[in-house]
Amino acid sequence: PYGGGQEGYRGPPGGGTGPTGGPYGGYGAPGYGGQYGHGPSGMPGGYGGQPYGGQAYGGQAYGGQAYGGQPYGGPNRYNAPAGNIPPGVNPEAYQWFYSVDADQSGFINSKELKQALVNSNWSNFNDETCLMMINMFDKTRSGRVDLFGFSALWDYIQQWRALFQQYDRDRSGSISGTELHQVLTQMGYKLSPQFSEMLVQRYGGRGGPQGIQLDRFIQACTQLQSMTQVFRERDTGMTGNVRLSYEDFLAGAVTRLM
Ligand SMILES: [Ca+2]
Repeated sequence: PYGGGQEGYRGPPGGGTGPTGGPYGGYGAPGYGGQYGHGPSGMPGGYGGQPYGGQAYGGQAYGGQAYGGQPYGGPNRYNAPAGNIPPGVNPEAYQWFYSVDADQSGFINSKELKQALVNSNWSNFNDETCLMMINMFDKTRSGRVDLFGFSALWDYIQQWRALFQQYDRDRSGSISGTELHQVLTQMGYKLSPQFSEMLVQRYGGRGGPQGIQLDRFIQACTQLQSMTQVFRERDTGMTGNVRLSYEDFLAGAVTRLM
């Protein structure tokens, strides 16, 4: 089921300096944001970064509509304190932070993030995806992110959004099973078209048979990356097959999905 287990190594798309990947792929995907979060342990740098050689994505498709991962309205620049933006913080994220931080606590929680993010059909992001992303970039396991965590989270969303728009070939505003298969193949995964169809069915939700919205796209791809990492850590020979105990299997699932 892992596809390509017997077909030998195929490098990640766009080259890069990532480690050799065996049958898995997925190296070109947006990364976990360096030191942030408690994502895959021991994941070396170079997994994420600029996918596909830093090429520009679809540009201003969708007529410049700032949908999909963009907060409503515009950043309230009057909320942002005057002064220098801290090093390492995305200036755009800096402006947004003070708009998204509705209660002005200095942190953004899952609920605030949900209110700020919309899909292409103007639905808010689902709870699971918001919680997942907060947890990824929450260094202190407090259920919220500070400005630095938000900046990294912001970049993460923008990378997925660019990928989403690039592979929404028919400009339907959602990713179909066929489109998802193209994304995953480009990311280096060797998975069948049927697997992508299954993912769309599983994650479809509101999108239904038409496809998945950006929130589910991020959720599906991130969990796929995460579970692939669980497998890869155990597949030391990069054969595409592992032997693992029942409890080891559960431990891998629990640590990644909860
Ligand atoms: Ca589409």
